[in-house]
Amino acid sequence: MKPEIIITAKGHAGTMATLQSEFATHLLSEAPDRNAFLKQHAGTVRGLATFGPMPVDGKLMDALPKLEIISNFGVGVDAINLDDAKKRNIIVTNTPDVLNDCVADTALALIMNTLRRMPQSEAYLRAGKWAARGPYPLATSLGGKVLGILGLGRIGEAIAKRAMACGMKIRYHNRNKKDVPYPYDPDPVALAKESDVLMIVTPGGAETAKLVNSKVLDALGPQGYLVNIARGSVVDEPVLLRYLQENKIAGAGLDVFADEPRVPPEFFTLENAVLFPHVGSATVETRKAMGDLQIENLRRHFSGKPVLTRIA
Ligand code: 8YV
Repeated sequence: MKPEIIITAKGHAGTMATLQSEFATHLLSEAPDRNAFLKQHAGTVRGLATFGPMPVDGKLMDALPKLEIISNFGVGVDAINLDDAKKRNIIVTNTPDVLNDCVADTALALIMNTLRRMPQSEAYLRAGKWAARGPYPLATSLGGKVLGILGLGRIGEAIAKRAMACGMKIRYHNRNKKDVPYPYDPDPVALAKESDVLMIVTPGGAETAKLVNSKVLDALGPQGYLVNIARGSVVDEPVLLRYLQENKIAGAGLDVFADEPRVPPEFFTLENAVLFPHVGSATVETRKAMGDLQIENLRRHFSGKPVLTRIA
């Protein structure tokens, strides 16, 4: 008998195919009646394979009393209530490390595109403005600029390496000082004050909600850039929008938003922002590696072995 699991939403195609062949699966996102669906599977479902931002809270866990494991596709587990899982002795796993390089590549691309205004300059050419109006206005160099990393974990370290190769200097703020060769700042405002580019790499969730607020953006100042590859929830988004509209900061590069995939349309008209549709880890290779790890955790759990990447 294959173990029964619920898949919360459709994920990466290869991962879906393997999940469906190794487990008896039920797809929650396509259920016409969520309550009836949960009731129908309550007695038999032992695992959840989670994809995307759908909240996984105590209420959902209680609706599945046989639940033993929640295996998330992604390193960020802010959609899963870890305390609720702990109280119910449910294992939670994620997919760290396999996406570090890919997400760091995206972060570097956002720094470069935002400071050098590459997408805007390309749009200028495509609109026929080069011939009509002359050269595109000068942009800002990366070399010699200070990159402040808010949340220096494994992804942050991979970003630091790439940024240093472009001649940037690194500083950081974490809750705890780390044994790294970069200067430490005691809080986000102090870090922003010292930074030309402030890079958000913290986890999402209640602890970091709106950590980057007007005080931090004021400290970053009119010559400073914000880049976010973490979670939209970490930034006070309406305040950021206003600061960009009023040129109170120089620009922003954003891969994540507060209510994805809905992005406030006011962002679309900003000349000083570069916007990506949450593509941090979105390559064939990395998504496959994430899926393989998500599945391996389920496989190991259901064959009585310890999971590889338990977060709670
Ligand atoms: C993915 C991510 O977009 O790992 C994360 O936390 O944000 C991204 O890599 C996400 O996991 C896709 O569901």
